[in-house]
This record gives sequence, C-alpha cells and structure tokens, in this order.
Amino acid sequence: MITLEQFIADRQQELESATGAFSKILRDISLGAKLVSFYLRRASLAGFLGEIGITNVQGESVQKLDDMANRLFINLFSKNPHIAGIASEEEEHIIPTHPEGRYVILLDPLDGSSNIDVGVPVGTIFSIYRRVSSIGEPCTEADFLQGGRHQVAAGYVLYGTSTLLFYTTGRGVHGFTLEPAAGEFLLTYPQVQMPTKSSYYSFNDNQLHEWSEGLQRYVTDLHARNRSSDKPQSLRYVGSLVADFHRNLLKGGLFMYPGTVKKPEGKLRLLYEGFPMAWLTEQAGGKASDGYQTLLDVPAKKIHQRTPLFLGPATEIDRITEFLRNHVSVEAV
Ligand code: P6P
Repeated sequence: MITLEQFIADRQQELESATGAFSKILRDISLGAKLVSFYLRRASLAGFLGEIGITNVQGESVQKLDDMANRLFINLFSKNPHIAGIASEEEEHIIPTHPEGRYVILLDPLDGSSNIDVGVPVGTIFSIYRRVSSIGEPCTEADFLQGGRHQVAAGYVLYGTSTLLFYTTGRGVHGFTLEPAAGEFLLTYPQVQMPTKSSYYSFNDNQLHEWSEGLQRYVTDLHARNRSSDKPQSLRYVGSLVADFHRNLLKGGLFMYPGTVKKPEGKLRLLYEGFPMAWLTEQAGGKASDGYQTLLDVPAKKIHQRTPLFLGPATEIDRITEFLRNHVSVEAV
C-alpha cells in the first residue's frame, strides 16, 4: 500500500519545486480532509447541523459545517510558510498570508453543504497556483486570476461512503482512500481515465425551459438516443458537484450546469469549482467547456466569477457545442 505522502515524495523529482513546499501543501490538504471528515460524520450527534444565521458573499445561507470547514482549512493554510494567500468561496476577499510563500490556493471548503443534513455526500475542492507577484510582498488578486491553464495542482475530497482524495499535477489523475485505522490516505485509483462512453447524465432540469434552444434540442436528442439504445444513459443527480463529478469520472458521464436566459453566467464558480474540475476532466481524457469554449481558456476576471459548466466524455461535450452553435437538431447517428 502506498500512502499519499509516499506517492508525492516518490514523484517529488517530477514536480518542479524540489523544495518539498508543494508536498507540504498537499499534506495540509490531506490533514484538513481527515479533520473535516471526522466532524462531518459526527455532525448530527454533536449539534453541528443547521445554519449559523449569516449569508455569505454568494448570497447563500452559511451552514455550521461550511463555517467549520472554511475556518479549519484557513487555519491550516495560514500556518504553512509556502502559501502566500488563500481565496475561499466563503470569504469575500483574498486572504494574504506569508509574503515569502510561493503558492496561492483557492478553495471551496465544503461544496454541496445543503445536502449535509440529509446525509448526501459533500466535498472540498482546491486549486493551486504558483504566485506571479513579487516574493516578499503580500500576494495580490492577480495571483489568483492567472487562468485555469496555470494551475499547478487541483483536486477534491469526497466525503462519501469513504473519504477519497483525488488530485492532478498535470501528470494524470490519482485517487486515494482514507484508511481510518491508519489515519492515512492510501493509493487506490492510480492514473484514472474517464470512460469514453457516457453512462450517466447529471443536470437539474428545473430550469430547462430557460436554457438556450440549442441546449434544449441537445436534451431532446439525448432522450431520443436513449429510446433507441440498448444501453440508455441514466439520470444521476445528487446536487453535490463533487459527488456527481466523481461518479461520472469513474463510470463515464456528463455533468452540466448551464446558464439560463436570466443568469447566462450560470451558478457554479469558475476559479474554485470550474477550473479544478475541468483540469481533472482533461487529465482523465474527457472534455470541459462553458458550452462554447474550452473551460480552461475562459478568462478569469473576478475571484467569485460564475460560469456555465459542462464536464464529460468528448462525444457529449462536442455534441453540446454543435447544438449550441447550430441551434439545430443533429440527426441521431
Ligand atoms: P442546484 C451545491 O450547492 C452546488 O454549488 C454544487 O455542488 C451542485 O452541483 C449545485 O450547486 C447544485 O445546484 O441548483 O441543482 O441545487
């Protein structure tokens, strides 16, 4: 069995930074994941469920566990001298930490938290960049707005039937399972590849009528293909991006959260949801877009910028783009 620490150490020579800074950041993420996992599993016993009575910068009611996870990770990262700053879904502004740090980290500390009270899996998403501002000075927003292709690491933790940590540094996607008896993440999913055939589709169709004509035609086409298929794709949607994404990564499936006429930018956040999930998707052989362009090429302008999000096998992503561009129904092949 290979632990996460051993796996990172063995590949240290592959990572650009041989100072071990990078592995210390991933180790903090791993420690934070173990602690969040512990608190989540006891939440209903320890009175951790429910809201804390404030609304965050997203306009969402903050759950007690959102606040716990956010504070826990910020505390951990603030003590790491290699991290120059943090951006979090729960924080309106960036948090400069160590001026000598060479990396910045973006975080969705607890994604899908509306599901916690009903025992549905939730997750943590992270995205890491090497800073571009001067070392020795406080980090700046520019460090966080470099764009998806400048990430040096990205990944997620899934707090599900087991606690899983998946990440990429640009050399494939690797998955680890927390062994509680040892308190270690052990390598269980080396070099993950998303199946090219889509078995699932994950989207909330409550606003289907507000989607573009082209996207509505894609959905009609998808149902038509299902009717004539001996292996129709199944709808799976739990409302936690990390859980929906993780299933589709392993089994092959489309996740989409489009924009609508009223909210063309969609709901999900580009920097700490879209970019990390898009890089993981590409590293696993899939495609990621905003419906029109490769997601990693979408310009990053604001920390909490939203984006339409399409993640999945190339066949489905290309089909969606075709429908969106042509607004016409493509003959089912
Ligand atoms: P809806 C959770 O609130 C979240 O940010 C993602 O984890 C999830 O994919 C999406 O929103 C679900 O949104 O509108 O379908 O409830």
